[in-house]
Amino acid sequence: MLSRILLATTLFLLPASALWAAESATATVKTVDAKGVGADLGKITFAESKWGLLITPDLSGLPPGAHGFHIHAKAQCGPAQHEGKMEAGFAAGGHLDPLKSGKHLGPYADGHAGDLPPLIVGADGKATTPVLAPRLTLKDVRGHSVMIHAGGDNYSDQPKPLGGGGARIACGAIE
Ligand SMILES: [Cu+2]
Ligand SMILES: [Zn+2]
Repeated sequence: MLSRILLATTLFLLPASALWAAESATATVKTVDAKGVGADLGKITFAESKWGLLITPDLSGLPPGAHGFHIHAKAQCGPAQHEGKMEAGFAAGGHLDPLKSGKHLGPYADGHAGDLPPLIVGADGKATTPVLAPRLTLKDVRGHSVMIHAGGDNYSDQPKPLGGGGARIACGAIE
């Protein structure tokens, strides 16, 4: 009885942050452009569920609509050379693709592991709707980055590569 009380007390006294840290990852998302990393737009939280990795944004200041949303290979968000000029977010590398599929097929097929469902931004510029990535775990995404593109995502490399979302507009390293 006494040990049970002690156990309950110990669990109660554990800081919530310690429990949270073990079970989730976060990314602080900032705007990106060809000059560098800009304003803080909020956070994205990653947590495992029995259906896959649940990705919960708490962002504001984004253009309304659906945006291409991916895990990129490197935990860096700065500009880098792409096709001969400095471009926003290119330090993040390409879509996370540990199995080297070489294909952008969206979250429910066998292409890039980093292909996520689109991020939905409301008319108020806020994104709070979670998305589910059934093929990913926390271990898969830690140490990489999450990227938001200007346009949507058609889960194909046609007619444009990588879902057609175009420019990288916001990014966060996943810790
Ligand atoms: Cu991307
Ligand atoms: Zn992809």
